[in-house]
Amino acid sequence: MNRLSSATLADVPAEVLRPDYDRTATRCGVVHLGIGAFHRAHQALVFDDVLNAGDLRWGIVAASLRSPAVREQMAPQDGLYTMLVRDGSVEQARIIGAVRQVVVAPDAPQALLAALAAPETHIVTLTVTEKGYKLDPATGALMEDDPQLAADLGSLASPQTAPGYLVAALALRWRAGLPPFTAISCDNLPHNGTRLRHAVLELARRHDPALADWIAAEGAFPETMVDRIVPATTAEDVAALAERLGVEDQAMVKTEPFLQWVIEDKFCGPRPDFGAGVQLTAAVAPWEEAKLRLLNGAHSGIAYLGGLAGIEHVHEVLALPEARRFVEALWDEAEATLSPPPELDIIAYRSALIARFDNPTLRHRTRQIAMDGSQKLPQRLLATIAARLEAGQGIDALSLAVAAWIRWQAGKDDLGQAHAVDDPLAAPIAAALADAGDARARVTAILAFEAIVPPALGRNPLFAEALTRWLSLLESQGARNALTSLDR
Ligand code: CS2
Repeated sequence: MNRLSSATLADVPAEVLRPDYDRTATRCGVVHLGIGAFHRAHQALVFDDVLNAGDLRWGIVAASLRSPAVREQMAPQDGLYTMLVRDGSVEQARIIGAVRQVVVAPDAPQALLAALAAPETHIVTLTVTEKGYKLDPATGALMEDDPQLAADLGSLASPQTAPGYLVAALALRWRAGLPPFTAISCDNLPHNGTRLRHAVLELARRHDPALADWIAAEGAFPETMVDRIVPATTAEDVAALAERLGVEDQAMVKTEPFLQWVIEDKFCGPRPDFGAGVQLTAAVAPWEEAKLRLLNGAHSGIAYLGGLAGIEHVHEVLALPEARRFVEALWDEAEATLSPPPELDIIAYRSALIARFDNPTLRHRTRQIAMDGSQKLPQRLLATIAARLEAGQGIDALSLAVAAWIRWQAGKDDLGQAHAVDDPLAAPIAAALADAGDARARVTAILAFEAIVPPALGRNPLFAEALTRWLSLLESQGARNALTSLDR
């Protein structure tokens, strides 16, 4: 079967939406670092809307910082791919044309630097995951022992990390007398813009303090909150879409109808008129905190408890009444720690979240969400727990979620099925747990990881007590019984 491409676009059934602009006339005002499914279903769609509205400055050069897989998916398709929005029996397909070029950074570092340094580039977006910022989660300092960052601290001739690329490109712009670009972190981290700015300035300062001063004065790193559930595409998804399109699309993404992008209105250069899909605001933090503690906090709890119970997908976990009650209990606890923006109606938000998690056609795998727990838990669950303990409040549901994550590290679910623990700290965590004789010792070992657990929280006896109680129960009776006992 032919692949989707500019040449075969006309063969796609007319009911499928497609770019309503001349792709050859677009310029690339955006460079994106970390092109995965999330970018394709989120920021790229927003820029596609802008292009459809007639502002042709905002095509995207999208870079993969590691794997060449995405080039094999997208380059033969001229950057075209389908976004499939699934909800119940409705499945709407739209072909997105915003990605004009795909660069695999390790193969062509100079091509990526040239795109970042191009005069027409005004915005750089990033989805490099929590671990891509190379900042110690506990101290916020540059992770100097990280081999890739160490390489970038030595030389930026051929950068290895996202901050490295930004600094090298900003240096080129500075020397060429060009303004900097606006760098927009789109990862699920609190104060993501501030973190990115810090990583960039620290790295720049090591190379050239004057460059760092220029970036600090002229650059912009807005905070953002991004939200859209984008499960990994499966081979069955690709096959089913090929039936419908009549051409094969290996770069397709599947997602839900919901999309939210809140951006701090702090750009240092041109930006498009984003339209209705994007909220520009002065204060992103309250949005980000509510989303991380409610949506992502519940997601991680569902992933570990559901995963331990041997359940493959989020909506199947939510089909258990005890799991629904757990999610509501976790939200009751988390909600009390929030200062939500006035426009955010938490009751409506919570019920919309349940409906999103229930979407049976997304087939969002618990194991996808379970990855990188050491990088996710601090902002999703641990900060919430710290805030509640400080206020003298209970942490029953939140600590069950954390205990389930600890249990997940053993690499086996309640049915004895093995799973890989996909996490940058998997090896040291496994080593620490291997020496621990019982649940209490395992909790003590985990609480000593200062890169994950802030020291004051790690020393809190109430937290250690709650985790030990839940971990013992999870180990002896399994996740479903633990969920049920939360109920009583
Ligand atoms: C999920 C997120 O995989 C995960 O950790 O919790 O990717 C989640 O689907 C998005 O943040 C939703 O906006």
